[in-house]
Amino acid sequence: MLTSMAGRGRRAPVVWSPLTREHRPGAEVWVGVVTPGSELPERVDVIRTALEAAGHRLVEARPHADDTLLAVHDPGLVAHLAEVHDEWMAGDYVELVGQDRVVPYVFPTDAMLGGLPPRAPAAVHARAGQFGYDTMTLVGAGTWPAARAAVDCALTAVDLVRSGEPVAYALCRPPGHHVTRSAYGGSCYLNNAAVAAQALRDASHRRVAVVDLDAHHGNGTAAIFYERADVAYGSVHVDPGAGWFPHFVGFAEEVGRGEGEGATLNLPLPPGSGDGPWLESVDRLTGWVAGLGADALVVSLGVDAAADDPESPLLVTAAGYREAGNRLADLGLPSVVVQEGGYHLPSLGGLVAAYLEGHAG
Ligand code: SP5
Ligand code: ZN
Repeated sequence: MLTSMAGRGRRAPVVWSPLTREHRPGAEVWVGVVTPGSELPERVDVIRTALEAAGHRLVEARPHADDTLLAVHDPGLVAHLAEVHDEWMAGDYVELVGQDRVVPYVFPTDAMLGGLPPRAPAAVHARAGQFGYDTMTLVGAGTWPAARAAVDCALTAVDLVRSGEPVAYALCRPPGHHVTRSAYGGSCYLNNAAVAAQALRDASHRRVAVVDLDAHHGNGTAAIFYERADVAYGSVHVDPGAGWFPHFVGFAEEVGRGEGEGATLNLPLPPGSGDGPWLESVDRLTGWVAGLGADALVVSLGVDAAADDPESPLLVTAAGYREAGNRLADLGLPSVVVQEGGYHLPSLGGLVAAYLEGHAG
């Protein structure tokens, strides 16, 4: 399909890292049962192959310092992720129960504590529940190097945009938008999109908009910026009120708080929604971003809203993703596109390629 218009048609550089394949969660523990994981290393391969075939230039991620990462995340979370697998393997878990991944089993919620002052727990299997908020998001030997490399992918894409690329794509894996300031979950460990948005702010963009197209609400990104006016968060996603992750948040009445009031926009859709209502929501998001006067854009590009995806009930097509890219490109903003979810390996690469074809420079 010919999409080039005046000034468009240039292919976005694709930033990737071989380290992102090293994360092998092995499984997801869901309702107490070990199920096969869906967030697989092969996701990187199929996306990379499709984008190379479409003529995109590959750029390997460059290492970046921790300062931007530590501006959006609790240093305790970052240290936990860097160290916890070694500590787990130094314990008895493999010998006792055959578990070589870090899996929490108890969570220090406000309701559990009932107002009592919590102490840092002695047991690694308790500390796992302090920083991890679900049982689906396992930590293995390669999780930290992969998650940290995904942050470097996002930061290298920011560098490319800062040096004049209109659009750069970061092939981040594992994804990131479910990670809050202090806790990981939802198959995510470090919030790549939030780091990219913060890096654009630090590089002197005055107001950054994050538009989240993943099928699930990006509760982590939303929470990190909920009280800030300088980074806005807008999302179209399957209605958590219809029983979908992240269940507890992602509702339309969440509009931001304090200085951030008005800088959050959630557009939940009923299960079964396809291109029509989804693109109407994308239009509402672009109109909202234009009205905010944002001067840079981060797109959380989950392609799990696609009809074939096993993890969501939305029915968006590749043509829908291409059109969403077109409409976000119409904002005319320097854009960092960050990979989030998308789990149907046969169609995943084509969906990402379609979006980037739409969102051409
Ligand atoms: C980044 C992203 O798209 N994260 C998705 C997190 C939502 N996962 C919810 C999983 C619910 C249980 N799935 C059952 C299938 C078992 N493999
Ligand atoms: Zn998702």
